[in-house]
Amino acid sequence: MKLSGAEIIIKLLERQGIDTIAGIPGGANLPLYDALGQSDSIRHILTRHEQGAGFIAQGMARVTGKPAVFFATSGPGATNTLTAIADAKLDSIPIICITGQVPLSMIGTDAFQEVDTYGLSVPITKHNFLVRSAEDLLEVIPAAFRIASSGRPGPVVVDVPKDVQMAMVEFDAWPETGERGQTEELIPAEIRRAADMINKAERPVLYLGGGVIQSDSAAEALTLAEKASIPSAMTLMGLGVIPTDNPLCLGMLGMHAARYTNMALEECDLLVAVGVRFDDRATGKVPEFCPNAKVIHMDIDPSELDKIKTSTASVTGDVLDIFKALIPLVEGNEREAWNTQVQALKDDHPMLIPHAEDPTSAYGVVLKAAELAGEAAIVCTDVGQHQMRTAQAYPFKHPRQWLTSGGLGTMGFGMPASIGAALAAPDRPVICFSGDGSIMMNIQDLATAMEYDIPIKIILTNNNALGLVRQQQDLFYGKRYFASDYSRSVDFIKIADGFGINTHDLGTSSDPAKTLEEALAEPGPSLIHVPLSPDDPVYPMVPPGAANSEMIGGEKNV
Ligand SMILES: Cc1ncc(C[n+]2csc(CCOP(=O)(O)OP(=O)(O)O)c2C)c(N)n1
Ligand SMILES: [Mg+2]
Repeated sequence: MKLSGAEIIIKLLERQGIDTIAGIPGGANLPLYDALGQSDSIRHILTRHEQGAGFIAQGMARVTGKPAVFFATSGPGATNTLTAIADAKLDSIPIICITGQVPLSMIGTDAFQEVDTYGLSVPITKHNFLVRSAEDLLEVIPAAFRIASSGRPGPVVVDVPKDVQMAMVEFDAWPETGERGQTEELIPAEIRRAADMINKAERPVLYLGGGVIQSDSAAEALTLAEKASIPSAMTLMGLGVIPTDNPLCLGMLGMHAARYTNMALEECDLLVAVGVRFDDRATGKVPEFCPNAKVIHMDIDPSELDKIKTSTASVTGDVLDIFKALIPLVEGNEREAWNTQVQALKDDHPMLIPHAEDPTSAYGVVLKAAELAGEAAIVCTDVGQHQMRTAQAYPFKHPRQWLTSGGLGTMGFGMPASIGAALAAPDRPVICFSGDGSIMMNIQDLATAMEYDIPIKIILTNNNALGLVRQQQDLFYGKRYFASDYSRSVDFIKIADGFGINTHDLGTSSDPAKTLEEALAEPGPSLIHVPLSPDDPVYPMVPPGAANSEMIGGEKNV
């Protein structure tokens, strides 16, 4: 066979089963685009910004659990991808970014659109490559897939100089595709010790994170919780692992958790932490997190163990393998006293949902949309109050149903991620809860949703403010609102209309519930505008740096 570097890349992507690539062409990746144009099996989604392409790839990867690919040209194309890549790194999402680069001989000369993509991406990728010969692509592309998906998943950058894309290579056979590698064998003594600690515990709590979702072991997590009657809290990234309506579900822990969730953690005698990294938004002040508990930490990435909180015992391995080995060793136990105690916390310190019945209110629109969209819906958010309210109130039922920027907290994530989700799961409803600040960060890709007729339903809660920032100023900066209110408002209906998106305004509708229903049911992309007051904090809230026990607001009868 004799093919160009660019043709080799595209053929290898086809062999990996890639069917959709988002991106933008430019001088340095035009050979790659020329080859992509010849592909019968890969469709290209032309975005309006490379960050949008990165979040579309993330949306696909988060829904399928498989690596997704996006393209950018050199220089500004590459720098525009960085936020989406850093976001994937912090949330352990397998995406592969293939960038064009100036020709090898021009690297280091400040050539037109030259930037050191390799250097810039080192700290925000799991691995990165600068490909120096077209033959190397036969190794590098499968390696990129193997690395992105093996162990703890993460983003990989492959930077390909233009002359490498154009060079012709003669070769005999295609390499094996890059697949998720085997994880290390579990150490039986670690499993036995963990099981023994769970069996002896009187007041255990499961603390479940994104790692449970990444390892596709939500069913096993539920089995463990139910077998040993262990109340279970989830991180922002772990939502969906335990169905909200399960009596053992404690919802999300941490900064915007229900009071009872943080209180149950306060009272537990054993914290079973699985696929989590003890993020400060979950733990609050670490020394005061679960102060009376022994800790078992289980994770695929040994560098997470004892990083933030010293564990009493730890288990390294794929969380799915761990659950499978652990469950038979854990004794069935009703734990009546502990569950009665937790139920009393739930009764005395419930999650209060103000105006739950009003579909034009901040929480009410989340609940109404959930009711209308049904269990199969995929829910994306941007970053802010609307994100936290959705995390608190949405009745999640399944893993991979909830797509949010957890670690980096990137405004602008939601809308393009929802495009990716809808591309990966065309038969499922996809809702994106966004804010008036966040949507502006990638608003250009409304054009992409329109062009490809992608039926995302954007519920835009508009408080004419950077609400979550304003809330901190309200509570911790003497109500000195600076740079968090927009002094004039934008007409989002007109903007979305200009992009060719269906629009609806719950603020002016005479029957908002019906309007929402129609918007969710109509074909194509829609924007549903929901005007809100800026003076509406998300409670409860743990002040930044404080212990979770010091949460404020959201108390019953106050
Ligand atoms: C790219 C980026 N810049 C700044 C921030 C800091 N930040 C966090 S929440 C927020 C406000 C978001 O406003 P909006 O999208 O309107 O959501 P709301 O809180 O009003 O619901 C800001 C500025 C961020 N998370 N991401
Ligand atoms: Mg806002």
